[in-house]
Amino acid sequence: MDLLVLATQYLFWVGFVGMAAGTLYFLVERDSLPEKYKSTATVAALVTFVAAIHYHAMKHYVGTDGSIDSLLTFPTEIRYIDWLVTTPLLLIKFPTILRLPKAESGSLLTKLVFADIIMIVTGYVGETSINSAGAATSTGWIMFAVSMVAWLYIVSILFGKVTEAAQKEPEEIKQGLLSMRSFVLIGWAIYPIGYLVTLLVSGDGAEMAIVLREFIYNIADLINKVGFGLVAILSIKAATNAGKVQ
Ligand code: RET
Repeated sequence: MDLLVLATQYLFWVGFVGMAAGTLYFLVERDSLPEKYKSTATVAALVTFVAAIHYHAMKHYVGTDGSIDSLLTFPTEIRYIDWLVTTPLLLIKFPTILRLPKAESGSLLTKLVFADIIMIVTGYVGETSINSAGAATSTGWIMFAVSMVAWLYIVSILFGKVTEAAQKEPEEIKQGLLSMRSFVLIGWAIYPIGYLVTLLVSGDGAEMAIVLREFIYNIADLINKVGFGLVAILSIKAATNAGKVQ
C-alpha cells in the first residue's frame, strides 16, 4: 500500500516532466504544420504548459517522502484551477481543426465551454465536500450527478455535431477527430471513476481511496493532455504528407 503512496507522489514529478516535454514537442512541431493548423499546435502547447506549471506546484506540496499526509492535505484547488483552464482549451481544439463557418464554430465553442465549466466547478464543490468529511456527503453525490450530466452533454455534442462535420474532412484528419472524440468519452471517463472511489469508500480505507484518486487523476492527465495533443498533431501531419491539406 505504501508503494501506492510513493508511486502517486512520483507521478506528480512524472506529470511535470511529461507536460514540459509535451510543450516543447508541440512547439517544435508547430513549425512544420500548414498555416491553418498552427493554432491547433499552439493550443496543445498551452494546455501542457499550463499543466506543467500546476504540476510543478503540486509536486512541491506532495514531495517524494512516502508520506500519506502530504497527499491528503495537498491543495485540490491547484488541480481544479488547472482543469478549469486546460479542459476548455482541449475542447477548443475541435473547432480549430474543423472547417466550420464562423457562426457555427462560435456556437459550438460556447456550448462546449459552458458545459465544461459547469462540469469542473460542480466537481470541485463535490470533491472538496468529500475531503473535509472523509466520507460521502449528499453534496458529493449531487455535484457528481450534475458534473456527469455536463460531461455527457459534451460527449453528445462531439458524437453529434462534431462527428457530422468531421465527415467533410480529409480521411487522416477525420480519423484524428474521431479518436479525439474517443479521448473525451473514454479518457475523460477515468476522472469520474477516480472521484467515485472516494465517494464509495469510507471508514478505514478512506485515506487510501484519496491516494488512489490522485494516482488515477495523474495518469489520466498525461493521457488526455499529451496523448490528445499528439493525436491531433499527428493526424494533421499525415494529411499534410499525403498532400491533402496545405
Ligand atoms: C469530476 C467530478 C465527478 C464527475 C465528473 C468529473 C469530470 C472530470 C473531468 C476532468 C477532465 C480533466 C481533463 C484534464 C486534462 O487536461 C470533476 C471528476 C464527470 C472529465 C481532461
